[in-house]
Amino acid sequence: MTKYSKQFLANLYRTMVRIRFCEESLVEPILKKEVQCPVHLYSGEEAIATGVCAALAEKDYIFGTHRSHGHYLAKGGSMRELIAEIYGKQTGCSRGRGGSMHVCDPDKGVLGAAPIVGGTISLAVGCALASKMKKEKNVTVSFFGDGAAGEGVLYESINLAALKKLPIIFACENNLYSTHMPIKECRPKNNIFEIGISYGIISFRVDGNDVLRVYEAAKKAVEICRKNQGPVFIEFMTYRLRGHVGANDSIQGTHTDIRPKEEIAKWRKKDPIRKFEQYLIRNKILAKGNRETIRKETEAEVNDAYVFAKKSSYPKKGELTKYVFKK
Ligand SMILES: Cc1ncc(C[n+]2csc(CCOP(=O)(O)OP(=O)(O)O)c2C)c(N)n1
Ligand SMILES: [Mg+2]
Repeated sequence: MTKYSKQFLANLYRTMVRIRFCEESLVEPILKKEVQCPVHLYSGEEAIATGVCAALAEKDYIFGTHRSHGHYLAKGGSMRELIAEIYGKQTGCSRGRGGSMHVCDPDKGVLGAAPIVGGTISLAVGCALASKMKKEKNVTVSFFGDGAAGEGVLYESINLAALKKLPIIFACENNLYSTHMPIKECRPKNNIFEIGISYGIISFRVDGNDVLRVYEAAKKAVEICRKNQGPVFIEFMTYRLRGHVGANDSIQGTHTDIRPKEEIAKWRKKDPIRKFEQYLIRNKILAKGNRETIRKETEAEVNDAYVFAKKSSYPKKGELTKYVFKK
């Protein structure tokens, strides 16, 4: 038995499958160099974006990183516009100017993503400060990686957020690596969530590959922020199933992925989608037929997104500076 409705659980499953299928669909285009911008795939980390965004309302805001397709889709961004953006097309979510690392959809609360490691954390704090000054009840989530925990801006941002009790969730996706640098080679202790504790804010660590645990943690954090008792710091433990960038460095020895094979194999067994499927089967929630339907529908959505992206045009040369901020 479970306390969640079948619909809610099916939606979590659908979101994770949408992210995974969308990410994996990019492998071939990347290898064929059809996609020209750097692409950082989120495969293996889907439970975090899915669980966190399920705890948010549409009016809430998120800020992402260089690895943000999952955040964008989970918060309601359009797959068509995502693929079009990655193809550099005018119909993309950033009008083809940004590529994979600059996804946004302000109408859905996806206020921006950027490849500067740690670069969006202070922007998210500014957003939360604005919400508080305007007395809105919106919560802002700042997604960042374990590597960003090595950037000074995180500490300045948490300090201001803690001082002003801002409604912001610092969501650290700890996939144990910063590019190819293992966390144990750049941090004396593997305890990122304790950064928050030192600023006196509620901080905890959860299994980022268990979508229901992620959801519960995020829900609790959102409640705290809505009651004006934020900020909250959550460290989600996870692992990426593909290489740092592109598609091709996921197999040890062939490219630059130097992660131990045994470590990759261990984490494959903890694949968040497989884990959740086992939960759904064990609790007799989603029959095989329903799961198949979700997968088929998602396949169709992915195919449709490519048709849309490929038939769209590139931005016009003469419009290069259109949308550039001018005073
Ligand atoms: C300020 C800055 N320094 C270095 C880089 C190069 N760089 C790109 S991604 C990355 C690793 C980021 O690691 P993490 O924050 O853990 O995110 P992950 O890639 O693991 O999701 C680095 C060092 C950068 N983009 N920006
Ligand atoms: Mg990392």
